[in-house]
Amino acid sequence: MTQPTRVAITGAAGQIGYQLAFRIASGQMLGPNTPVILQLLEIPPALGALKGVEMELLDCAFPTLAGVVATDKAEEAFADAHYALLVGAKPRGAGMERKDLLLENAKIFSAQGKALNDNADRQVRVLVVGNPANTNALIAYRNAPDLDPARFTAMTRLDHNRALAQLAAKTGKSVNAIRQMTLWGNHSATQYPDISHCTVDGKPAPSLVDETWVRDDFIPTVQQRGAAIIKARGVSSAASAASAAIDHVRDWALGSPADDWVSMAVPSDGSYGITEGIVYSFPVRCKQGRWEIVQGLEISEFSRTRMKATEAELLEERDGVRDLI
Ligand code: NAX
Repeated sequence: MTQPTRVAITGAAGQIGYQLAFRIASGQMLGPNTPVILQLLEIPPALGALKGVEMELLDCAFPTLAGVVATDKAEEAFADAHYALLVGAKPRGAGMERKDLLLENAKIFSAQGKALNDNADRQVRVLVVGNPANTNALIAYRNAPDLDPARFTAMTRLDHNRALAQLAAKTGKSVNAIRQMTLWGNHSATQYPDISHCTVDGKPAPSLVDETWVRDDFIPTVQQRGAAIIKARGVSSAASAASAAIDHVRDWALGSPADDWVSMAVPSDGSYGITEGIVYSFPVRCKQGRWEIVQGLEISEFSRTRMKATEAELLEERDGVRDLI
């Protein structure tokens, strides 16, 4: 019998957590032959709701669900975890400055980095979803000195998927026809969705759409999609965010398609001139459980300016949490 894989989810009673837990439990992340034990973390006021999530998970009778742990203790949630999806974060309250939000979350993610360091499996793979995701991932890995920083990533897959959807709609093709989309930088309004290397049905995407559309329509639409969803739904993206988290971890664990790449925010190794150490979204290929930044892409002046702008924002965020990294 295969040993179950331990998957920790923080903020598991929240909007995204409520989607994620069921999809993972049903085998959609690691496949139908991998039993999973879900280790769910919440803050004490949400433990009642978390109990309800646990009850519903059991009621699904998923063949791939080998157990559920529901707790408010990080050391329990991360014990021997093979995967940790860090979704729980402090939302921006009324009158709260972005700087305060950064600091409040920095405290959560430094504590969780330490708890992962002390309790998780040595090969744990961490995905940070809670915002500001890139900088939270930076804080987490800096507080986990015994773990390989390459085990810490942040989610820009939702932005990547949004970019695929926009390009598919514009060209009248299916998302399946598109290869080599890239999302550079921060999961924020400075992100840079880049179609320069994309093909659609094998044809270069830049030859199918005009530059004005890319600059004035495509890029801002993808950057502002989160705000547009909030405006339409009254609450932020949840199902699509959970779906992107599943895509991210599945591709990391099981491999990205051989003829394509995906976008993941990972600790920079200086590729493309991006400051080493910050958690920046790059095009990556995943194989045998490891990611690798795609090298050698030609970068235009237009792209360079946008890649630098989103890097500058991440450097500013890093400087705002200096004491915790
Ligand atoms: P919710 O407010 O619905 O859920 C968050 C949950 O986290 C709550 O149940 C809360 O009790 C819990 N929580 C708070 N602090 C915690 C802690 N220290 N330990 C454990 N649990 C804790 O938010 P939801 O809509 O699920 O969004 C979660 C996070 O994802 C937010 O930070 C949000 O901004 C971020 N997002 C990130 C995206 C990305 O692409 N990287 C996209 C979607 C989403 O906006």
